[in-house]
Amino acid sequence: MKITNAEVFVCSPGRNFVTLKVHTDEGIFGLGDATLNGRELAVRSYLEDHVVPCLIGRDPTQIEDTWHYLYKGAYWRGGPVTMTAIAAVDVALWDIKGKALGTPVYNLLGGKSRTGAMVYGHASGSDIESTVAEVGRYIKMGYRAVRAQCAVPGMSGTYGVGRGDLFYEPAEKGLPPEATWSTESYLEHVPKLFEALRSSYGPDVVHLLHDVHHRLTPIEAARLGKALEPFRLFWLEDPVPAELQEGFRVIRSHTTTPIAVGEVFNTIWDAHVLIREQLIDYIRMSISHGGGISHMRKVAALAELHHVLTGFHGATDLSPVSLAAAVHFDIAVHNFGIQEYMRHTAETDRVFPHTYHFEDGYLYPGEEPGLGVDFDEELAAKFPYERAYLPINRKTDGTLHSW
Ligand code: CS2
Ligand code: MG
Repeated sequence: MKITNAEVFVCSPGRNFVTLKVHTDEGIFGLGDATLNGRELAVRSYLEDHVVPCLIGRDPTQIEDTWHYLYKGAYWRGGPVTMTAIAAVDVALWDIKGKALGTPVYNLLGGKSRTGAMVYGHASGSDIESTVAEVGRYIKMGYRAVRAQCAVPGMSGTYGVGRGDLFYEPAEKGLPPEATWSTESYLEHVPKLFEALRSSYGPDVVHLLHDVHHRLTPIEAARLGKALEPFRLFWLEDPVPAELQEGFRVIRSHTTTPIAVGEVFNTIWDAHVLIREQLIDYIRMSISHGGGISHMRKVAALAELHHVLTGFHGATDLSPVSLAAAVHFDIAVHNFGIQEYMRHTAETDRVFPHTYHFEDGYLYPGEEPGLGVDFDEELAAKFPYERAYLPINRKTDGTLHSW
């Protein structure tokens, strides 16, 4: 088999997505997600201008070799644009292999270790009362795990707090909006939210999660982790910016609240100290930003040796192609922990028809050969790209803070 062409599509059915379609001389095609929130066009150019010409004529079944060809062959290694582009090619090749062999991708990864992948949904509200009620809605829908985010009094536009019904979109159309941040108010408020949640729903009913979005220092994160211990979180996510992996030692030595990190990581080198020193409990890297299925298998294998479980990023800016790849991986890999699941809009689901489905708190991949996801090019063309960015975040004195 030979790769004959590869096309890149940018569309915006509810939000922006970049999709790679790799064609072969046997008529089989594969899909990959190349979406990088707020930097979509950079990945399109990377693929169209520098990767696609090198793919034509290659054997699509040689996935591992192609991965190294793109990673090592470029000389310039890593970074979100490069690794998202490599991931899109890699995932498309796994899709092609599954279709060529007539088997779902999870089967190529060792087969099922479980029947369904437990997911967590996103509940948020403008105050504690409405957030508690929203968590209740997710419990009624069958979710076994819910992330809870609540607006903090005195802070404008708390990131992670959704505006729509059961739908949360992190990016905003146009240029980046600005929000304010006060660590003092946040640290005061969050334990009250989880106290209210546990007193409403009891200690066992549901797993509770919370995302800090990299906004604390290690000692502040340690304090928050300790304050949350009585409420038994499933995890506390992205407590601090993670470029300094050793920074997590401070958090780890103070609290037993489980820690998750990694949605902005691109390679195993961003996480190896965290994993080897057992400074985290869940690795949040995603297939689409972490170099694809081939590279994430290595991350998961290293994690397995060190008692770290997977907990893949699954926000709405990862397309259904990414989610499908994640669910196949989740079903197969032994040290799976949990899968993030933010529902896509109805337009997105129409552009990307798929076989994965949600039932009773779990996602199931379906039994179609390959990933079980398609791309409706004609419909996608009706939703052109719209500029959109993640918000900028400033402390109350105006200092630019982590997003
Ligand atoms: C969030 C995301 O899902 C999460 O955990 O942190 O909203 C994230 O900020 C976006 O996916 C960034 O593109
Ligand atoms: Mg997050």
